[in-house]
Amino acid sequence: INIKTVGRTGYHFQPPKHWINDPNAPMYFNGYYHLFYQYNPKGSVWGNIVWAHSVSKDLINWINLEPAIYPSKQFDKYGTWSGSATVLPGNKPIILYTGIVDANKTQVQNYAVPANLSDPYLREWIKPDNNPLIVPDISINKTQFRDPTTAWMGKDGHWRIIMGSLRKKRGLAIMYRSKDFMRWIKAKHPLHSTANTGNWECPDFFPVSLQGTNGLDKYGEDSKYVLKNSMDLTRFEYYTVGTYDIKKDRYIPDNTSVDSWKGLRLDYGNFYASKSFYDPSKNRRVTWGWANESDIMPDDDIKKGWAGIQLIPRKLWLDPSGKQLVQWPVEELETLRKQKFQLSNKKLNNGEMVEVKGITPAQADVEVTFSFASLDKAEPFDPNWTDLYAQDVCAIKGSTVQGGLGPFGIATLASQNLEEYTPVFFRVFKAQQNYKVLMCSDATRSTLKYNETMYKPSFAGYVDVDLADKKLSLRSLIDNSVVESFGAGGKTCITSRVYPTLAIYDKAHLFAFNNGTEPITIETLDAWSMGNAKIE
Ligand code: DQQ
Repeated sequence: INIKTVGRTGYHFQPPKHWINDPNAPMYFNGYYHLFYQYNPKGSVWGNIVWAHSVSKDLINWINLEPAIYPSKQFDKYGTWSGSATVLPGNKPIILYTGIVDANKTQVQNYAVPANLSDPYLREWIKPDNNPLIVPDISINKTQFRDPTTAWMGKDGHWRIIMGSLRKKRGLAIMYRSKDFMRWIKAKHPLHSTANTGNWECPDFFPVSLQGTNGLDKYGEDSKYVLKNSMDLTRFEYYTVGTYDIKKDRYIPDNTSVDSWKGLRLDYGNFYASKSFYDPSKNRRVTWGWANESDIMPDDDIKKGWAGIQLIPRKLWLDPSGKQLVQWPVEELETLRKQKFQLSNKKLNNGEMVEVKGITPAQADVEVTFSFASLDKAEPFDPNWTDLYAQDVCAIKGSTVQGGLGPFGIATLASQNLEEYTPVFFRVFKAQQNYKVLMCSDATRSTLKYNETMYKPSFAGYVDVDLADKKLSLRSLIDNSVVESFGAGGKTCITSRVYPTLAIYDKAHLFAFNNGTEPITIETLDAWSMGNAKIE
């Protein structure tokens, strides 16, 4: 095994080497998508952060350019941290980002603009001398004051942005307003805040349409809103769905949304610092998340020479229930699909498996719909297994512990004799009033490497799905060291980073399985080999 190349992804974005984290300022401009991201040009651990820059016509194949923003001035000498782009009227992009100004990590907000608007790649960015635009006032915790969002315009014609912050243990989305994008005034109240949630990083605030899957760009009254925060304390992302009182400039989560780190997550696995943007070319909202390495043995990233990947951009929209978001890989990903395997109407009794053959299981896209004749065998649900403990339930009731209705699903990145595998599966429980569907992506058996000490979480979340048609669907994007899964059409998403030692390249296998007493039928299973994304 070549330690430098094993695990590198074929179609998930990675630069040739070194450390990456948060996606920054995603935007569509004159026919190109721009991806900026936090990058260490000197090594494979976090540090020396600059804004690396890549452009693409399709969100999948990329052209890497020179870093766009890097520490060079008084106002960002100690770091150029995360931020967002806004396309101003007249089709003029502007970036807001956090500058670190001293060794104590004092944070200010700066702007940068393209040097040459007629360069289709917008290669060069200028940081004018009237920076910084925003410095923390005395009421603000100046080392927890960062990650400005895309700006939106209110009815009064003034721009608004929010930034993540912390006061005592309360997470805050501090709001600023501006008439001209240059002079910013702090709003008296944050857009929203929640006690005991710790610092909010990379907030994202956007409208979602009440109907259909199109995205919205305008911040009006006749839509729902989503506030997403990356919580420093748990390293997960949480969101609520709510309303935006544009008169008071306050966001109010609906009573169906739990407003804390007990709430809904964009992804129940390794997915952080995500940022969305409105894509006018396809009328959709797209979000993008980063996955770090979970290979946490000391020095591993240094030996590999790389760390971190960007996940596949996801289209997102409001579920018809109005209670949650739905996410789905952007359709452009399908252009990388190659050889196909197909199976339908295949019954799996308790303990049975079927192998997916003739494709490359280490780098694949698989879509499967399972059905079952009855819900009677669903195991009883313990009311203590709240959303917060889904991961623990998955850890106890893994993919091999026999159940009633489930566990059934797929075993990804599996070695021939199942010494290694990462199962993604469902288990259905019967609660007092309803059924609870648990979805797991379990890394416990993913690798033989450092068996005892590695971080191998049993990521899990519940799927709020109507089982009336007695069907459950699953899509997984498998890419060497990542398994990115979408349950029930994208209602629950889970990403795992895994490091098989046997199940690599052409030694990897893919199976569908059932370990519950209720027989399961694979209605359809479509799996494709995935080609490599072109990264020039
Ligand atoms: N990463 C950036 C910060 C942000 C954090 C620094 C989130 O701006 O809060 O690299 O991962």
